[in-house]
Amino acid sequence: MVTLTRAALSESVERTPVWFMRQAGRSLPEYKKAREGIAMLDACLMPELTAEITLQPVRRHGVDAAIFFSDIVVPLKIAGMDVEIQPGIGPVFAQPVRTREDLARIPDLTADMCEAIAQAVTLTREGLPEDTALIGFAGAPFTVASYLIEGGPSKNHEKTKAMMLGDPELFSAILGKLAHMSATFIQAQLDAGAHAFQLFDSWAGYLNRADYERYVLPHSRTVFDALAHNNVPSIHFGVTTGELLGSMSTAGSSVMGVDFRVDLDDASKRVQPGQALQGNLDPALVFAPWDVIASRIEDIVRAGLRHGGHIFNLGHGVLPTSDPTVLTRIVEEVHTVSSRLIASGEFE
Ligand code: 1CP
Repeated sequence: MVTLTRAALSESVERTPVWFMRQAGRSLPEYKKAREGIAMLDACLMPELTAEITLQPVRRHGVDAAIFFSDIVVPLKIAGMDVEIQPGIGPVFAQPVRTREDLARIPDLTADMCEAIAQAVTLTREGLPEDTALIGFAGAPFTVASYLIEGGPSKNHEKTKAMMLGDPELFSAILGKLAHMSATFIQAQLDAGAHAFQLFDSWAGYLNRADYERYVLPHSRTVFDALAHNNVPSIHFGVTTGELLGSMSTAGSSVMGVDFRVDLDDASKRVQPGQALQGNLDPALVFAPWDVIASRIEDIVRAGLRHGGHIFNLGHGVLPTSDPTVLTRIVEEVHTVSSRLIASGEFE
């Protein structure tokens, strides 16, 4: 088993594994060059290019995992929905989904539609160093639904919430359909060789706990249940989810992602027994003086070792203007500090 997989299953490791959400993409000059003149969603369906972009941060930073280069709207795109990713904005749907008729227009996603995805995963595995994991992913039903219902990125998710509370039956039917799509999309990545997967519920933190548990959690649970037979580690992540961590941790993942607002020692008390943690350096700290970053790294590595299973990551995605050389230095520091602390025997 690769180091990241062992940490995700709370087994013993020689160092804390580290990767960064959004490590493939805008912070790297080699990414900008590879993507020149190619639309985002086209790049996700060109297997050689997808594999190259997925591998770029592994080569540059020496991270313990590659995150598959794709997007949460790719399953809808390959199923036939009219969606594009507009530069500087994000995913935009030609026709938002707001009625039962709209819902009926969402096509089913089948394994054979995921051929370009499977090819890209196979190519990525071929180029991956020995002890490096490939993490597949999909968007969680709620986060994907928010783009579908709003029609694009949204500040307050008002149409999504209005439907959730005003027509819970329709809302549930949409999330049920998306749960099936996310599971199919991840299954294709696992079948082609991904070692683990992450379910991104980035916008779950916009909900209060009661609404999250009633309207959203059951659909996320459906995704983890559908994939449980693969026996691979799974990670569940959302932003501003401090209040939801306890609820989200019951959805069925082996690892709970923690955003940068929550102390890892507090997160440790909120998740399920035996569940590993992932996180949680503030992405803005990448811009701070090095001694500040190094001291935060040690705090986080120590809290992770106190907890048991821990994967080091940022508390959300890499900011586009981050200096990539600082990210590389963070990876080295996590490895050095964690190896020293683990070898000291202090945390056994
Ligand atoms: O032209 C470009 O370069 C577009 C920028 C971009 C990139 C590089 C988008 C548009 N998506 C991606 C890739 C991507 N998206 C990855 C793989 C790369 C990696 O992580 O290294 C992943 C895992 C995602 C997942 C994703 N897409 C999420 C969940 C993760 C998160 O950051 O919370 C979300 C919310 C999206 C939607 C999306 N896609 C793109 C943008 C700019 C957005 C956010 C829009 C918004 O603010 O609502």
